[in-house]
Amino acid sequence: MQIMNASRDTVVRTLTCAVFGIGLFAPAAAHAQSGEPIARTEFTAAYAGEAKLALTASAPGTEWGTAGKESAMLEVAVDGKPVTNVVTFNGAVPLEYDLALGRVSAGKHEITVKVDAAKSPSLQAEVTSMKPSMAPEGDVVARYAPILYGRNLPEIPGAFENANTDVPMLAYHVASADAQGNRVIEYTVIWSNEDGGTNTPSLMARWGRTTDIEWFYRVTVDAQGNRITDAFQALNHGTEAFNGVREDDHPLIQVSSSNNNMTAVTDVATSTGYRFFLATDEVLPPNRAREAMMDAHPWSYLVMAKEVAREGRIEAIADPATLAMSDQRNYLFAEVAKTTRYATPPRAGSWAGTALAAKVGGVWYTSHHNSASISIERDLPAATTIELPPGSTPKDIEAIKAIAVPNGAPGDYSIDVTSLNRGFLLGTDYLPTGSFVNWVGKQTLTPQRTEALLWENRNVVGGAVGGTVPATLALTLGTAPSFGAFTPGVAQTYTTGTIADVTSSAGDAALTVSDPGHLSNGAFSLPEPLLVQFSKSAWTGPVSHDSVAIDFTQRIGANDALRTGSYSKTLTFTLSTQTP
Ligand SMILES: [Ca+2]
Ligand SMILES: [Ca+2]
Ligand SMILES: [Ca+2]
Repeated sequence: MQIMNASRDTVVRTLTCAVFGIGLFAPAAAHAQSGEPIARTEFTAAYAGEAKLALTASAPGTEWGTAGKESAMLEVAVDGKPVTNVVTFNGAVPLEYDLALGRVSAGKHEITVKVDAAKSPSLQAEVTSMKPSMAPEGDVVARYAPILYGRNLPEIPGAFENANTDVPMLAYHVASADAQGNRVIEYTVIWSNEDGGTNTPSLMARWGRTTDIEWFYRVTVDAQGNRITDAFQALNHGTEAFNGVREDDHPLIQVSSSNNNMTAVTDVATSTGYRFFLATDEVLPPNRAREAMMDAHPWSYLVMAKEVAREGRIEAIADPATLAMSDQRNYLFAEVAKTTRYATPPRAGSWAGTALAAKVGGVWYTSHHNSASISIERDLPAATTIELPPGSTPKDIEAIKAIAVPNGAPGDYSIDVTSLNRGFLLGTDYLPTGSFVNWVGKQTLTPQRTEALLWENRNVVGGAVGGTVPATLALTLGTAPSFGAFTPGVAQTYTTGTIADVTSSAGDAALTVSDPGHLSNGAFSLPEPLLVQFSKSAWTGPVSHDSVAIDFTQRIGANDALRTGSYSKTLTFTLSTQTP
């Protein structure tokens, strides 16, 4: 299918195409002792600007879940100057690490990667691919992206502790406009864990994860892209004007507390001496919790789960009745959207929270383990988890309900619960198995009605019945979606959608889409990727004519160059099964 649009106005910026010539590649494995690069490539920047690198690397013999063998620490340099470290937290399995390289001049540059032996638990690493690229000319998100120095706390062993704990895994940004119409860009980083701060059961109940997600830098720029003001997240979750060192326009910020709050780097010589320059060009899908960024990078759940296991944060005997966290493969990872109203504003400390419960084997298990203070207070789409009996599978989850949880004396309240945005388990390999839960509607909780059933599992496989069903796996797509006209020079998120009709006689089915990539118009591609989301993508039993909403989202930045004409992309949708 094709998704199309037309750009109706004339081009507002001149787009210069970056041209790259990938140079020679060193052979894969190499040991660090020599200090020689294990990989090298060259690229030619067609213009001065911000360079990026998609680095596919692995570290044979390492395992994030095994103490002392967690990772290899790499160092990436541009023209001989170290730019970023990479912790290979995905172990022996190659993973694409998306990095920023900073500002480069027009012309030819060399990228080298070596094992940073002094900082590395393991000395063996392999690089299988390096794909350099340039951010669009004048791109302000890349221009101001922060550089995050690693943590070195006295109470945690090792001078380069992020090689084994609380590693910054990925980053993204959110762009908005302030009251004067200036562009505000906020950058957020996701760490694999938080050694200090919120306790683990509370994180699982209130945030649906044991990673740590914090904004770290915020900059306001004028129409020309010049910085007006900026700030970073300081210690104790404070917000302070940035007063540290910059490289070009990139502020240097250092993680300085066990709950991953930060200080400004005022002198590189006294910094921790290792750093993470993560690509920040990704954006959150609309109306989703921040954890949706983890969903888009399924390996983040694997790194998260292995780290809490290695650090001894899980109970010895898994028990869904206890608040203590068990192996994360025993949890349903859900996301709920709701709106809370009060008859009169409650006094401080009193509020009406929401919890979710899942029914397995006739028993309801709750996200907050019946502990009111770790129900969910915030009214943004919220991720949460529900601890289940070990071995629970999607077909064992019979239903999901919402529960109102008064804290203190909130008085009269009403909570409109409006959607379950996803629900999945982790497989034996720690990776999400794909969401099998979705519900949209409106159920109102009040002091008189504190529970409401949201979702019942229509995919439970029944007992054997007579008759033969020919193997069927049918996928029909609705009308081709179109975003309509993109307006150049205006930051806006465009959405469109279509419907898929799914019929399957298989024991399970999964709906997937080819890499959406970027919409293109001849030689011109949009800077922001096309996002594709399914309302449902996994079935644990046969299904007939199940309607799946397919949502397409395309973000256009104010500075994105648009070429007159139609942008389009052909996508392949696949319905597949492992138990035909
Ligand atoms: Ca940790
Ligand atoms: Ca934190
Ligand atoms: Ca437990």
